[in-house]
Amino acid sequence: MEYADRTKKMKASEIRELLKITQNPEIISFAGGLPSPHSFPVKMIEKITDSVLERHGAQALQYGPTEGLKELRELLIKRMKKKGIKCEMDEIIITTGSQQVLDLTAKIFFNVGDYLIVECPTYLGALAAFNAYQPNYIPVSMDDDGMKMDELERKLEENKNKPLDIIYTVPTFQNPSGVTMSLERRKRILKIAKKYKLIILEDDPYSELRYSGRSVPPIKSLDKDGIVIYTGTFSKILSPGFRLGWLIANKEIIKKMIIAKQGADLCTNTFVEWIAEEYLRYGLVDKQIPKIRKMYKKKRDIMLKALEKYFPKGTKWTKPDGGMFLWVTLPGHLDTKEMFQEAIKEKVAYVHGAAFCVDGKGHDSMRLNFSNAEDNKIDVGIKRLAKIIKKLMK
Ligand code: PMP
Ligand code: G9A
Repeated sequence: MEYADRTKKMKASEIRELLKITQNPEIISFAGGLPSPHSFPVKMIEKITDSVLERHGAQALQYGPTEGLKELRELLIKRMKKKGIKCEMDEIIITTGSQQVLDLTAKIFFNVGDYLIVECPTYLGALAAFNAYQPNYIPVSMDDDGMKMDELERKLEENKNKPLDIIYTVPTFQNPSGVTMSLERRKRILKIAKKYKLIILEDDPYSELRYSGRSVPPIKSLDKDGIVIYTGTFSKILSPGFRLGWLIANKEIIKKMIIAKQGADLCTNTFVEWIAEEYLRYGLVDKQIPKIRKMYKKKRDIMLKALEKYFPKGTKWTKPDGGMFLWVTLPGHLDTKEMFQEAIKEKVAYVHGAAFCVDGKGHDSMRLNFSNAEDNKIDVGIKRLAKIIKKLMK
Protein backbone atom coordinates (compact mmCIF):
# COMPACT_ATOMS: atom_id res chain seq x y z
CA MET A 1 0.00 0.00 0.00
CA GLU A 2 1.36 3.41 -0.92
CA TYR A 3 -0.33 6.68 0.06
CA ALA A 4 -0.47 9.57 -2.38
CA ASP A 5 2.28 12.19 -2.22
CA ARG A 6 -0.20 14.72 -0.83
CA THR A 7 -1.16 12.35 2.01
CA LYS A 8 2.47 11.94 2.99
CA LYS A 9 2.73 15.70 3.42
CA MET A 10 -0.40 15.98 5.57
CA LYS A 11 0.11 16.31 9.30
CA ALA A 12 -2.41 16.29 12.11
CA SER A 13 -3.62 19.74 13.17
CA GLU A 14 -1.87 20.62 16.41
CA ILE A 15 -5.01 22.38 17.58
CA ARG A 16 -7.34 19.47 16.87
CA GLU A 17 -4.89 17.17 18.71
CA LEU A 18 -4.68 19.61 21.60
CA LEU A 19 -8.44 19.64 21.94
CA LYS A 20 -8.18 16.04 23.18
CA ILE A 21 -5.70 16.95 25.96
CA THR A 22 -7.67 19.99 26.98
CA GLN A 23 -10.89 18.00 27.43
CA ASN A 24 -9.55 17.35 30.95
CA PRO A 25 -11.73 19.71 33.04
CA GLU A 26 -8.84 20.43 35.45
CA ILE A 27 -6.88 22.11 32.66
CA ILE A 28 -7.62 25.77 32.03
CA SER A 29 -7.41 25.91 28.27
CA PHE A 30 -6.51 28.99 26.27
CA ALA A 31 -5.65 26.63 23.40
CA GLY A 32 -8.61 25.79 21.12
CA GLY A 33 -10.32 28.59 19.25
CA LEU A 34 -13.69 27.66 20.64
CA PRO A 35 -16.59 30.01 21.26
CA SER A 36 -17.95 30.08 24.80
CA PRO A 37 -20.64 27.43 25.31
CA HIS A 38 -22.70 30.25 26.84
CA SER A 39 -22.69 32.08 23.50
CA PHE A 40 -24.98 29.53 21.88
CA PRO A 41 -28.66 30.49 21.88
CA VAL A 42 -29.84 26.97 22.77
CA LYS A 43 -33.47 27.86 23.60
CA MET A 44 -33.77 30.05 20.54
CA ILE A 45 -32.47 27.26 18.33
CA GLU A 46 -34.93 24.85 19.90
CA LYS A 47 -37.80 27.16 18.92
CA ILE A 48 -36.43 27.83 15.44
CA THR A 49 -35.97 24.10 14.84
CA ASP A 50 -39.63 23.43 15.62
CA SER A 51 -40.66 26.30 13.41
CA VAL A 52 -38.44 25.14 10.50
CA LEU A 53 -40.00 21.68 10.61
CA GLU A 54 -43.47 23.18 10.78
CA ARG A 55 -42.90 25.65 7.95
CA HIS A 56 -40.72 23.60 5.61
CA GLY A 57 -41.32 19.99 6.73
CA ALA A 58 -39.74 17.43 4.43
CA GLN A 59 -38.08 20.13 2.28
CA ALA A 60 -35.80 20.95 5.21
CA LEU A 61 -34.65 17.33 5.28
CA GLN A 62 -34.13 17.00 1.54
CA TYR A 63 -30.93 17.58 -0.51
CA GLY A 64 -30.65 21.22 -1.55
CA PRO A 65 -28.93 23.11 -4.37
CA THR A 66 -25.12 23.18 -4.29
CA GLU A 67 -25.23 27.00 -4.25
CA GLY A 68 -27.23 26.93 -1.03
CA LEU A 69 -30.78 28.00 -0.21
CA LYS A 70 -31.92 30.96 -2.25
CA GLU A 71 -33.75 32.44 0.75
CA LEU A 72 -30.61 32.34 2.92
CA ARG A 73 -28.44 33.80 0.19
CA GLU A 74 -30.90 36.69 -0.28
CA LEU A 75 -30.72 37.50 3.42
CA LEU A 76 -26.93 37.28 3.43
CA ILE A 77 -26.74 39.62 0.44
CA LYS A 78 -28.70 42.21 2.47
CA ARG A 79 -26.48 41.68 5.50
CA MET A 80 -23.29 41.96 3.46
CA LYS A 81 -24.57 45.17 1.86
CA LYS A 82 -24.56 46.76 5.32
CA LYS A 83 -20.83 45.95 5.46
CA GLY A 84 -20.35 47.66 2.10
CA ILE A 85 -20.10 44.41 0.14
CA LYS A 86 -22.34 44.39 -2.90
CA CYS A 87 -23.06 41.07 -4.58
CA GLU A 88 -25.65 39.41 -6.80
CA MET A 89 -27.26 36.01 -6.37
CA ASP A 90 -24.73 34.40 -8.71
CA GLU A 91 -21.83 35.80 -6.68
CA ILE A 92 -22.61 34.10 -3.35
CA ILE A 93 -22.85 30.49 -2.25
CA ILE A 94 -23.41 28.77 1.08
CA THR A 95 -20.61 26.51 2.22
CA THR A 96 -19.86 23.92 4.85
CA GLY A 97 -18.12 26.43 7.10
CA SER A 98 -15.54 28.90 5.86
CA GLN A 99 -13.08 26.04 6.22
CA GLN A 100 -14.61 24.62 3.04
CA VAL A 101 -13.92 27.87 1.21
CA LEU A 102 -10.23 27.51 2.04
CA ASP A 103 -10.26 23.98 0.68
CA LEU A 104 -12.25 24.84 -2.47
CA THR A 105 -10.05 27.84 -3.22
CA ALA A 106 -6.97 25.67 -3.05
CA LYS A 107 -8.71 23.00 -5.11
CA ILE A 108 -9.53 25.32 -8.00
CA PHE A 109 -6.33 27.41 -7.98
CA PHE A 110 -3.34 25.35 -6.86
CA ASN A 111 -1.25 23.10 -9.01
CA VAL A 112 1.32 21.05 -7.10
CA GLY A 113 4.22 23.32 -6.26
CA ASP A 114 2.37 26.63 -6.81
CA TYR A 115 3.26 29.51 -4.52
CA LEU A 116 0.97 31.45 -2.24
CA ILE A 117 1.32 34.35 0.13
CA VAL A 118 0.35 33.83 3.76
CA GLU A 119 0.63 36.04 6.80
CA CYS A 120 3.13 35.03 9.40
CA PRO A 121 1.66 33.89 11.75
CA THR A 122 -1.43 32.56 9.96
CA TYR A 123 -4.51 30.42 10.64
CA LEU A 124 -3.40 26.85 11.20
CA GLY A 125 -6.56 25.38 9.70
CA ALA A 126 -5.85 27.21 6.44
CA LEU A 127 -2.43 25.58 6.25
CA ALA A 128 -4.12 22.21 6.83
CA ALA A 129 -6.56 22.89 3.98
CA PHE A 130 -3.86 24.19 1.61
CA ASN A 131 -1.24 21.51 2.43
CA ALA A 132 -3.27 18.80 0.70
CA TYR A 133 -2.63 20.63 -2.60
CA GLN A 134 1.14 20.77 -1.96
CA PRO A 135 1.82 24.48 -2.39
CA ASN A 136 4.94 26.44 -1.44
CA TYR A 137 4.39 29.22 1.05
CA ILE A 138 5.78 32.71 0.92
CA PRO A 139 5.32 34.19 4.40
CA VAL A 140 4.89 37.91 4.96
CA SER A 141 5.35 39.21 8.49
CA MET A 142 2.96 41.43 10.39
CA ASP A 143 2.99 44.34 12.81
CA ASP A 144 0.19 46.06 14.73
CA ASP A 145 -1.39 47.18 11.42
CA GLY A 146 -1.47 43.72 9.87
CA MET A 147 0.48 42.31 6.93
CA LYS A 148 3.50 44.46 6.03
CA MET A 149 2.89 45.83 2.55
CA ASP A 150 6.50 46.77 1.71
CA GLU A 151 7.57 43.24 2.48
CA LEU A 152 4.66 41.84 0.45
CA GLU A 153 5.63 43.91 -2.56
CA ARG A 154 9.30 43.00 -2.23
CA LYS A 155 8.52 39.28 -2.01
CA LEU A 156 6.17 39.45 -4.99
CA GLU A 157 8.87 41.18 -7.00
CA GLU A 158 11.41 38.54 -5.98
CA ASN A 159 9.02 35.73 -6.94
CA LYS A 160 7.40 37.28 -9.97
CA ASN A 161 8.36 34.45 -12.31
CA LYS A 162 6.90 31.78 -10.05
CA PRO A 163 3.34 30.39 -10.38
CA LEU A 164 1.51 32.45 -7.75
CA ASP A 165 -2.22 33.27 -7.68
CA ILE A 166 -3.37 33.85 -4.12
CA ILE A 167 -2.71 36.13 -1.17
CA TYR A 168 -4.42 34.66 1.90
CA THR A 169 -5.29 37.04 4.72
CA VAL A 170 -7.42 37.18 7.87
CA PRO A 171 -7.45 40.98 8.04
CA THR A 172 -9.76 41.54 11.01
CA PHE A 173 -8.94 40.32 14.54
CA GLN A 174 -6.68 37.76 12.98
CA ASN A 175 -6.42 34.21 14.16
CA PRO A 176 -3.88 33.79 15.76
CA SER A 177 -2.55 37.30 16.49
CA GLY A 178 -5.72 39.35 17.13
CA VAL A 179 -4.28 42.07 14.87
CA THR A 180 -6.40 44.09 12.39
CA MET A 181 -5.11 45.33 9.04
CA SER A 182 -5.36 49.12 8.77
CA LEU A 183 -7.58 50.77 6.16
CA GLU A 184 -4.54 52.18 4.40
CA ARG A 185 -3.04 48.69 4.03
CA ARG A 186 -6.38 47.28 2.83
CA LYS A 187 -6.31 49.81 0.01
CA ARG A 188 -2.69 49.05 -0.69
CA ILE A 189 -3.10 45.26 -0.78
CA LEU A 190 -5.78 45.72 -3.45
CA LYS A 191 -3.44 47.85 -5.54
CA ILE A 192 -0.64 45.34 -5.16
CA ALA A 193 -2.89 42.38 -6.01
CA LYS A 194 -4.10 44.20 -9.10
CA LYS A 195 -0.56 45.04 -10.19
CA TYR A 196 0.58 41.42 -9.87
CA LYS A 197 -2.74 39.96 -11.15
CA LEU A 198 -3.45 38.09 -7.94
CA ILE A 199 -6.57 37.03 -6.07
CA ILE A 200 -6.96 38.02 -2.41
CA LEU A 201 -8.62 35.39 -0.22
CA GLU A 202 -10.20 37.40 2.61
CA ASP A 203 -11.16 35.15 5.52
CA ASP A 204 -13.44 37.05 7.88
CA PRO A 205 -14.90 35.01 10.74
CA TYR A 206 -14.40 37.63 13.44
CA SER A 207 -15.35 41.12 12.25
CA GLU A 208 -18.79 40.99 13.95
CA LEU A 209 -16.99 40.51 17.26
CA ARG A 210 -15.69 44.04 17.89
CA TYR A 211 -15.35 45.24 21.50
CA SER A 212 -13.48 48.53 21.08
CA GLY A 213 -12.11 50.88 18.44
CA ARG A 214 -13.63 51.85 15.10
CA SER A 215 -14.71 49.36 12.49
CA VAL A 216 -12.66 48.95 9.33
CA PRO A 217 -14.36 47.99 6.05
CA PRO A 218 -13.75 44.52 4.61
CA ILE A 219 -11.21 44.45 1.77
CA LYS A 220 -14.01 43.03 -0.40
CA SER A 221 -16.05 46.22 0.07
CA LEU A 222 -13.19 48.21 -1.54
CA ASP A 223 -12.73 45.75 -4.41
CA LYS A 224 -13.78 47.28 -7.72
CA ASP A 225 -12.13 44.64 -9.89
CA GLY A 226 -13.66 41.41 -8.55
CA ILE A 227 -10.30 40.15 -7.33
CA VAL A 228 -11.29 39.35 -3.74
CA ILE A 229 -12.75 36.04 -2.61
CA TYR A 230 -14.53 36.75 0.67
CA THR A 231 -15.66 34.21 3.23
CA GLY A 232 -17.82 34.62 6.32
CA THR A 233 -19.25 32.11 8.78
CA PHE A 234 -22.04 31.43 11.26
CA SER A 235 -19.53 29.65 13.52
CA LYS A 236 -18.82 32.63 15.78
CA ILE A 237 -22.25 34.30 15.66
CA LEU A 238 -24.46 31.23 15.98
CA SER A 239 -22.84 27.80 16.20
CA PRO A 240 -19.67 26.18 14.82
CA GLY A 241 -21.40 22.82 15.13
CA PHE A 242 -23.73 23.91 12.32
CA ARG A 243 -20.76 24.00 9.90
CA LEU A 244 -22.25 26.88 7.96
CA GLY A 245 -20.43 29.62 6.08
CA TRP A 246 -20.62 31.58 2.87
CA LEU A 247 -18.45 32.63 -0.02
CA ILE A 248 -18.61 35.76 -2.17
CA ALA A 249 -16.59 36.07 -5.36
CA ASN A 250 -16.94 37.09 -8.99
CA LYS A 251 -19.27 35.01 -11.15
CA GLU A 252 -16.50 33.12 -12.95
CA ILE A 253 -14.86 32.00 -9.75
CA ILE A 254 -18.23 31.09 -8.21
CA LYS A 255 -19.00 28.80 -11.17
CA LYS A 256 -15.78 26.87 -10.59
CA MET A 257 -16.37 26.78 -6.83
CA ILE A 258 -19.82 25.24 -7.36
CA ILE A 259 -18.35 22.48 -9.51
CA ALA A 260 -15.66 21.83 -6.91
CA LYS A 261 -18.27 21.81 -4.13
CA GLN A 262 -20.46 19.36 -6.04
CA GLY A 263 -17.63 16.86 -5.86
CA ALA A 264 -16.94 17.60 -2.21
CA ASP A 265 -20.34 17.38 -0.51
CA LEU A 266 -23.15 17.94 -3.08
CA CYS A 267 -24.71 20.63 -0.93
CA THR A 268 -24.46 22.21 2.51
CA ASN A 269 -26.64 20.86 5.34
CA THR A 270 -30.14 21.96 4.27
CA PHE A 271 -31.68 21.72 7.72
CA VAL A 272 -29.24 24.12 9.34
CA GLU A 273 -29.46 26.43 6.34
CA TRP A 274 -33.17 26.83 7.11
CA ILE A 275 -32.37 27.42 10.78
CA ALA A 276 -29.87 30.13 9.84
CA GLU A 277 -32.42 31.60 7.43
CA GLU A 278 -34.88 32.07 10.28
CA TYR A 279 -32.14 33.40 12.58
CA LEU A 280 -31.47 36.14 10.04
CA ARG A 281 -35.06 36.70 8.79
CA TYR A 282 -36.44 37.57 12.22
CA GLY A 283 -33.48 39.71 13.24
CA LEU A 284 -32.51 37.25 16.00
CA VAL A 285 -28.88 37.54 14.92
CA ASP A 286 -28.87 41.20 15.90
CA LYS A 287 -30.18 40.35 19.34
CA GLN A 288 -27.58 37.63 19.81
CA ILE A 289 -24.40 39.32 18.56
CA PRO A 290 -24.46 42.14 21.16
CA LYS A 291 -24.75 39.48 23.89
CA ILE A 292 -21.72 37.64 22.52
CA ARG A 293 -19.75 40.89 22.23
CA LYS A 294 -20.52 41.79 25.84
CA MET A 295 -19.49 38.33 27.02
CA TYR A 296 -16.18 38.31 25.11
CA LYS A 297 -15.29 41.93 25.86
CA LYS A 298 -15.40 41.05 29.53
CA LYS A 299 -13.22 37.99 28.97
CA ARG A 300 -10.71 39.96 26.88
CA ASP A 301 -10.48 42.61 29.56
CA ILE A 302 -9.98 40.06 32.32
CA MET A 303 -7.18 38.43 30.31
CA LEU A 304 -5.46 41.73 29.49
CA LYS A 305 -5.64 42.80 33.12
CA ALA A 306 -4.24 39.46 34.31
CA LEU A 307 -1.38 39.65 31.79
CA GLU A 308 -0.56 43.13 33.05
CA LYS A 309 -0.67 41.93 36.63
CA TYR A 310 1.28 38.65 36.43
CA PHE A 311 3.46 38.50 33.32
CA PRO A 312 7.10 39.44 33.89
CA LYS A 313 9.02 42.27 32.28
CA GLY A 314 10.37 41.30 28.88
CA THR A 315 7.11 39.70 27.74
CA LYS A 316 4.67 41.47 25.43
CA TRP A 317 1.29 40.81 23.91
CA THR A 318 -1.17 42.20 21.36
CA LYS A 319 -4.24 44.11 22.55
CA PRO A 320 -6.97 43.12 20.12
CA ASP A 321 -10.11 45.21 19.60
CA GLY A 322 -12.15 42.08 18.94
CA GLY A 323 -12.13 38.44 17.98
CA MET A 324 -11.09 35.57 20.22
CA PHE A 325 -7.28 35.58 20.42
CA LEU A 326 -4.21 37.44 21.49
CA TRP A 327 -0.55 36.74 20.80
CA VAL A 328 2.11 36.71 23.48
CA THR A 329 5.83 37.02 22.77
CA LEU A 330 8.41 35.92 25.35
CA PRO A 331 12.12 36.69 25.47
CA GLY A 332 13.76 35.02 22.45
CA HIS A 333 15.63 32.29 24.35
CA LEU A 334 12.39 30.67 25.56
CA ASP A 335 10.71 27.98 23.47
CA THR A 336 6.95 27.75 23.94
CA LYS A 337 6.79 24.25 22.45
CA GLU A 338 9.24 22.98 25.07
CA MET A 339 7.39 24.91 27.74
CA PHE A 340 4.11 23.20 26.91
CA GLN A 341 4.74 20.05 28.99
CA GLU A 342 5.44 22.29 31.96
CA ALA A 343 2.18 24.13 31.28
CA ILE A 344 0.15 20.92 31.18
CA LYS A 345 1.70 19.92 34.53
CA GLU A 346 0.50 23.26 35.90
CA LYS A 347 -2.90 22.59 34.25
CA VAL A 348 -2.96 25.40 31.75
CA ALA A 349 -2.81 25.18 27.93
CA TYR A 350 -2.08 27.41 24.94
CA VAL A 351 -0.98 26.85 21.34
CA HIS A 352 2.74 27.38 20.75
CA GLY A 353 3.54 30.06 18.16
CA ALA A 354 5.65 28.01 15.75
CA ALA A 355 2.53 26.00 14.81
CA PHE A 356 1.20 29.09 12.98
CA CYS A 357 4.39 30.05 11.17
CA VAL A 358 5.62 28.69 7.87
CA ASP A 359 8.97 30.49 8.13
CA GLY A 360 10.36 28.64 11.16
CA LYS A 361 9.66 31.59 13.48
CA GLY A 362 7.23 31.87 16.38
CA HIS A 363 9.12 29.57 18.80
CA ASP A 364 9.11 32.36 21.40
CA SER A 365 5.38 33.09 21.01
CA MET A 366 2.04 31.63 21.96
CA ARG A 367 -1.60 32.12 21.05
CA LEU A 368 -4.07 32.62 23.85
CA ASN A 369 -7.79 32.19 23.26
CA PHE A 370 -9.94 34.23 25.62
CA SER A 371 -13.48 33.35 24.49
CA ASN A 372 -13.80 29.82 25.81
CA ALA A 373 -12.57 29.76 29.42
CA GLU A 374 -14.97 30.73 32.21
CA ASP A 375 -14.45 34.29 33.48
CA ASN A 376 -13.28 33.11 36.91
CA LYS A 377 -10.69 30.77 35.38
CA ILE A 378 -8.94 33.31 33.16
CA ASP A 379 -7.08 35.12 35.93
CA VAL A 380 -6.01 31.81 37.53
CA GLY A 381 -4.84 30.41 34.17
CA ILE A 382 -2.75 33.46 33.35
CA LYS A 383 -1.23 33.37 36.84
CA ARG A 384 -0.23 29.72 36.27
CA LEU A 385 1.37 30.60 32.93
CA ALA A 386 3.22 33.54 34.45
CA LYS A 387 4.68 31.28 37.15
CA ILE A 388 6.13 28.93 34.52
CA ILE A 389 7.53 31.77 32.43
CA LYS A 390 9.16 33.44 35.44
CA LYS A 391 10.74 30.13 36.43
CA LEU A 392 12.16 29.59 32.95
CA MET A 393 13.41 33.17 32.67
CA LYS A 394 15.58 32.79 35.75
N1 PMP B 1 -10.79 30.84 9.21
C1 PMP B 1 -10.35 31.26 10.41
C2 PMP B 1 -9.40 32.40 10.45
C3 PMP B 1 -10.78 30.63 11.57
O1 PMP B 1 -10.32 31.06 12.75
C4 PMP B 1 -11.68 29.56 11.49
C5 PMP B 1 -12.19 28.84 12.71
N2 PMP B 1 -11.41 28.76 13.79
C6 PMP B 1 -12.10 29.16 10.21
C7 PMP B 1 -11.65 29.83 9.10
C8 PMP B 1 -13.04 28.01 10.01
O2 PMP B 1 -14.30 28.33 10.46
P1 PMP B 1 -15.61 27.55 10.11
O3 PMP B 1 -16.11 27.01 11.38
O4 PMP B 1 -16.50 28.57 9.50
O5 PMP B 1 -15.27 26.48 9.12
O1 G9A C 1 -10.36 23.29 14.90
C1 G9A C 1 -11.25 23.88 15.52
O2 G9A C 1 -11.93 23.31 16.38
C2 G9A C 1 -11.54 25.31 15.25
C3 G9A C 1 -10.56 26.13 15.96
C4 G9A C 1 -9.62 26.79 15.32
C5 G9A C 1 -8.49 27.41 16.04
O3 G9A C 1 -8.26 27.07 17.22
O4 G9A C 1 -7.80 28.22 15.42
